[in-house]
Amino acid sequence: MISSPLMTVMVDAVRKAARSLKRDFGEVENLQVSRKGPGNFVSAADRKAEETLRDALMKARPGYGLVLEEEGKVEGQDKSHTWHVDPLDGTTNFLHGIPHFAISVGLEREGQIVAGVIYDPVKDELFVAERGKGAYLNNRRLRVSGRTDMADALVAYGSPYLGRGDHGKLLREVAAVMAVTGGARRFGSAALDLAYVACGRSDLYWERDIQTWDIAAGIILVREAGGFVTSADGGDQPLAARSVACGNETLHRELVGILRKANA
Ligand code: 2AM
Ligand code: CA
Repeated sequence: MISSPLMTVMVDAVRKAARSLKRDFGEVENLQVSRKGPGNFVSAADRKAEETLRDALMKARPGYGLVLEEEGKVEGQDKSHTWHVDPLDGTTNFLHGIPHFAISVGLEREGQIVAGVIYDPVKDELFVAERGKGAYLNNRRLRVSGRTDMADALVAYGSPYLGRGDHGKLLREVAAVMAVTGGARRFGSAALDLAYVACGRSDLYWERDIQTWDIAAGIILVREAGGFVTSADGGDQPLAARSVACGNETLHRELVGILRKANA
């Protein structure tokens, strides 16, 4: 584990928000059959978790700015630090009672992500990373997978919501990837997709039309686990590009090449 005052702040905030989120997830199942479905209930759960995170982070680091999925931007006096907060990543899974979602908190300092925490409350898996200090799942040090043969690789991807992004482009990319890899998965939580690459469960992951709160924490996790993270086009600014591709050095390079060819 990483013991630093910053990590304590982040982990405490995330665990606190997770308590209500997990409780609310238990209720979702009971609401599936109602005519309106659990939509409003889930929005309320999402907002409640975000408020808990915002209050805890603002209390511990009063000057830092925040970028929150629900509330948007909160300017701070300290212009060099910004939290990127997703209180419920994998909303569609949560809404359908599928136990695969997470809270994600990343800290940006002077344009670089320096710390990240992703917590899956259902599986009680806490992923943490801090620049120069490594990446961990609970107490285990993480390393990206060592596979180098694309034919063995498990590749995760994400797709934009209905009416957003370029679905045709994604389908071309998925077809190209499926033609040469061991398996493709669409898990539904960008934060956990990154965390799973960091711990070697998935070999690769890419997604377009994504926001900073989806990927900020995961970027530092993968990098501290020895992986490579770029935009889906291979650029070195995934946060600014709003897209991501990651994996070990060899497979990552190959993936970016496959995506480029699929779009040529
Ligand atoms: P969410 O569950 O917080 O909405 C699914 O592909 C993943 O991408 C999820 O992590 C989802 O986050 C995110 N996602 C998909 N489309 C998105 C969009 N248009 N804006 C932000 N996040 C998006
Ligand atoms: Ca999200």
